[in-house]
Amino acid sequence: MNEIKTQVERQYKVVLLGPAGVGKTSILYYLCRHRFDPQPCPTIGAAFMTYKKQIENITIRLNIWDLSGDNRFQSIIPLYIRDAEIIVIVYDLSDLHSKLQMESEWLPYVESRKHDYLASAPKYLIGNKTDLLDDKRILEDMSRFAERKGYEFWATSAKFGMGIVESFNAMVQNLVDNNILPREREKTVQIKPIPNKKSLTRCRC
Ligand SMILES: Nc1nc2c(ncn2[C@@H]2O[C@H](COP(=O)(O)OP(=O)(O)OP(=O)(O)O)[C@@H](O)[C@H]2O)c(=O)[nH]1
Ligand SMILES: [Mg+2]
Repeated sequence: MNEIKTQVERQYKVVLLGPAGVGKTSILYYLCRHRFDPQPCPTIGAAFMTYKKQIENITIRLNIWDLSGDNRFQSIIPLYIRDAEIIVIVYDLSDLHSKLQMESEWLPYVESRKHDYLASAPKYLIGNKTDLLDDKRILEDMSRFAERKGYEFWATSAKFGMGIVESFNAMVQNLVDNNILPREREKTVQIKPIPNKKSLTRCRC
């Protein structure tokens, strides 16, 4: 007898963080549009895209917030990461300065947000621009470093579309395999339609 499986959709909030210019927007653009823009505009505040993947009867929808790495927008970051269910820190593998910023600013920042839900959120560290990296041996070191910090490491190139779909699919697979359910969001207020004139005029007492 054929088993009927009900379709389930689960939505998760993902945030992409990291220094300016490391390729956060490019990664997201490649993931959702399968294209690389060599001259994207720097993100103003935050941008948003959705990535959807079906695994058996479960549709996972990742609502991904791409936050600017520019210091001018630092004050809005807590608002976005407060209830994030997946954290992704991106840095540029070919730029030592961005690696130092990732290690000394972004990782400690996420760690410091103890009162948020973040402690239990799956965390990923993406080293982008592998195409500009000559010595690929550092990838193993980075993987070990990330593991020690409680992150899963992925190396990507938004320019050549390497590791991007794979890393986000791995995030989705992890949610399904470990049965990580979306967090209950704050209840939304239900706005009821205004009753029509007739019912307004009729006295019910
Ligand atoms: N070679 C190479 N260049 C890349 C790659 N990803 C992004 N870039 C380039 O890096 C620059 C910055 O990319 P963005 O995606 O705007 O970086 P961002 O992290 O979103 O920057 P902010 O929005 O300012 O925080 C652009 O010129 C991109 O074309 C990559 O994988 N390889
Ligand atoms: Mg950007």
